[in-house]
Amino acid sequence: MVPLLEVADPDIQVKINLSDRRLFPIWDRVQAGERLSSAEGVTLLDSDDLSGVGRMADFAKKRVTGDKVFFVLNRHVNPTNICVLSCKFCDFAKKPGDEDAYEMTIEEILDHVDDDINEIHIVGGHHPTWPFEYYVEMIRAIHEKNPKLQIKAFTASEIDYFDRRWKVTPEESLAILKEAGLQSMPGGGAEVFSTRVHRILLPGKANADRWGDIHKIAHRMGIPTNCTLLYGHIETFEERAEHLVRLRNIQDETGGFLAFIPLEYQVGTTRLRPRHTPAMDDLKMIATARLMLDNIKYIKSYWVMLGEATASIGLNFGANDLDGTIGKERIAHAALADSPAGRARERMVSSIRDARRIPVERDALYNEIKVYQ
Ligand code: V47
Repeated sequence: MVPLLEVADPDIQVKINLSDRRLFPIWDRVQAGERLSSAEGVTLLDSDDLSGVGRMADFAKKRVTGDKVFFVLNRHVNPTNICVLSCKFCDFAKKPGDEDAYEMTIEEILDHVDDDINEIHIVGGHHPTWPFEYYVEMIRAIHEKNPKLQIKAFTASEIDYFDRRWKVTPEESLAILKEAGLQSMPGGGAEVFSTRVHRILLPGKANADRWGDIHKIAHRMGIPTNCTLLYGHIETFEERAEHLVRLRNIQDETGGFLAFIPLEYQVGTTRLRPRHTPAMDDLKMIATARLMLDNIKYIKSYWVMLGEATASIGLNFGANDLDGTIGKERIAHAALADSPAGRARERMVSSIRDARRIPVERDALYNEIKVYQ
């Protein structure tokens, strides 16, 4: 078993007021550094005591990384939206021939490879005919264009698809992709591990066991990965808490997860729910993840899905990472003289300072690049 996170400052003493009596025993356990159960996770998600849950999570976070909050200058590239799957929550996937279906050439992908970013994040649809070799060529071309750029690419679901479609096992595909330049994997494709939800929303996609096995294989091969939970649709609090326990168990075995990202379901046109998750529940989700995942160092407050305001508050609810993503900045600030990366950096630093935290620019593997005191 991999040891729990090293506690940065075990002597931090905090007194907090809790209005929900159900939180008293949980707070005792958090202070003692004891592991929370799935049932306690449900209590946290269900509690009306938003500030109490947040203070506990902030305490847990401070013990791990103090007041530091991390961000990375990165760009997301989605090489195609054509996908053989039909996940009911996904607005992105299209079928061949659809008006808005697209496929990027290697040259188009290379246009996203700039010198001013540290990480490129690549995820796409499960394309019906692109051979596995195309993905390898993609990674190799990016790596050759900018060998210093860290490449985080392909979800476990895509790695599973290479096996199903092209009979390249995860061990084989990951070895080839690693040799071509892949350094880490994103956490997508996990959705919600519940068999019930899986059957309703994502039939035919890699299930919980397969997703976990692929991440364990990657970890054993020295490829760190992230993990996610897609929440705010048809899942229950119990299913969310069970999902977190499963991730924690994998981390106990391998220690290979860098970060956990709670992904708030974006209603879009899929409308599994009429409206998106209230900010109060987003914040409790972040806090619950911080308190349950005692062996995963970084919890992201993912501004792209939460919005910048909620994401910034999330940094007081146990999150210690704001991700990055300057793709949007390129559009929003196309007319401004400053570089998109410069603007993105300023914005990340401001959001973190707004939360009264210390901004730290990092690379894809969480090496510190600069601390903004
Ligand atoms: O796996 C799809 C999700 C994921 C919707 O590892 C949706 O650093 C919300 O995994 N509403 C891809 N989410 C994104 C992802 C990610 C993002 C940022 C950082 C990292 C990381 C990973 O997006 C998919 C799926 O779970 N998704 N549709 C939707 N309507």
